[in-house]
Amino acid sequence: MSIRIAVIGAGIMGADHARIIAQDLPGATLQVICDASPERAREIAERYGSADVSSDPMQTLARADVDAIIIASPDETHAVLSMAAINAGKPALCEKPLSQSPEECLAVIDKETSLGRQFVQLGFMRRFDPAYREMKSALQDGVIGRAVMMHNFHRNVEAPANFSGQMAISNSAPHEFDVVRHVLDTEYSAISVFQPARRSTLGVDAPVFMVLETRDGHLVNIEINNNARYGYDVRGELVGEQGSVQLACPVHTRVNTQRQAAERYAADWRPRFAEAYRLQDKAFLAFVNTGVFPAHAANTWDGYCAALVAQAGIQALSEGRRVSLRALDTPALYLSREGALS
Ligand code: ISE
Repeated sequence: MSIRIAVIGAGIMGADHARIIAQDLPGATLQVICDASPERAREIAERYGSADVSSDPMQTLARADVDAIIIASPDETHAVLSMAAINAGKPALCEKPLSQSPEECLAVIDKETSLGRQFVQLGFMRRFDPAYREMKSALQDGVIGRAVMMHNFHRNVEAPANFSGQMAISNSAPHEFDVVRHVLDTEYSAISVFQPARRSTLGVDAPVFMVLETRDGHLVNIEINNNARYGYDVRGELVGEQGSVQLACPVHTRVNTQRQAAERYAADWRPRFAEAYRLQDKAFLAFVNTGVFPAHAANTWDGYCAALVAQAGIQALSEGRRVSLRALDTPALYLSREGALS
């Protein structure tokens, strides 16, 4: 039987998940597009062939003809809608962040823990990106020896007008916070955050440069530049004692003309991580069908860990100091990947 999926939120990401369901996810049906704007819901529903539309997320969650949910609504609604999905007994793929409030993340974790089951897969899609997967495998296979450092930068063409340095930490950097923690299989012990004293002549917020330490002695740096202008550019290099692994950008052509070679940068994260989103959504469908939480996927506990690091990073930036992160014990439900829907 086809899994009937409701997408809540018809913005950039909701539309992209609707596209994936409609075009790239055999065994899934786009059942409902739910958005506060009926016009927007109708537009996306007609573009991708959804069976129905709605403007009421709680009513959508409860529908008997909806088996699973993709939450792509505004960030501040993610935790409450994840909680509602759990209460409705329906699995949900929730776009990052679960919440920027660690306390809200804990409420969702407490709910899953009380039921002894995982319902929410979190949308840290880079875990499914083939390049990050190969990087993690190379480390696990001993190809580069023990990991020592990881360098990361994450550049957007330009940030929305309301984006601040703090939002670079709370909105953009959680991708690196999560995927680096996943690749290194470690936890962070401290974060320091800097911005160049040289202020922008373009009237935009300066880049943010973070240095993170891990409980295993790794050093990690992350640059977030949300006004890079030239393209959407995400790079990473994992440095080991006997080598390194660099992410390769999924470029399909290099144009040679007039004695120069040109490769095109993506305009934003959707084309750059298209395969990651497809594999993530495919893993979610398998989760719904089998009840077994996907081995590589992020869960609500990972969402809590990312929120804690982001909160500490904002504190480090505003106070101009290194902020320590306390050691956390991962709850049993999130250690195994068997905590599943039965
Ligand atoms: C955005 O919210 C995302 O999640 C993208 O993946 C990230 O690259 C971008 O910087 C964020 O603003």
